[in-house]
Amino acid sequence: MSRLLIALVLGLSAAASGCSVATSTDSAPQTTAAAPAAASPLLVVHKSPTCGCCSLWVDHMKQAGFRAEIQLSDNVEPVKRRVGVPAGYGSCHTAEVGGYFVEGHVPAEDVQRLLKERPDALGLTVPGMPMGSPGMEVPSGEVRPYTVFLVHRDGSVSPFAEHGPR
Ligand SMILES: [Cu+2]
Repeated sequence: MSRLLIALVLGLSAAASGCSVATSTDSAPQTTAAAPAAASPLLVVHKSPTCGCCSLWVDHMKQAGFRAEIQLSDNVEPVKRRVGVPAGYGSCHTAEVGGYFVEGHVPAEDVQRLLKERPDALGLTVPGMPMGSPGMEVPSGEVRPYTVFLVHRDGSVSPFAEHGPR
């Protein structure tokens, strides 16, 4: 009888382990959903464990007031397909916020404008990894001109914002 009890206790204590998802330490408790602090948008970021520029972009977004939850994966391609990143418009990481996707090194100001204007669209993307975009800064401070694209529901794209020297 006592052996059965021990097995039961061991089984219960083992149930709390095995989480591979890293989350930020500043997440607010669920019970404070109505508090002003919880109004900052939650960004769910899919990235590989080894992507450094992805982490720098997350830092950029946090500094702009976003909360971030990181989903680590060695293969983020299925996420890009699920949210609708068009072929040839992909980058390193894929984030989800407010029902939209944010692909690559999109500046926080553009994500804030997206969430304010709420266009009928799938998301924003900065294809590739342009030098000087948030998370891709270089010591010289050089910024190569780049375009943030709005991705429409049919998969077509249109320019949303331009950055860098003209
Ligand atoms: Cu990158």
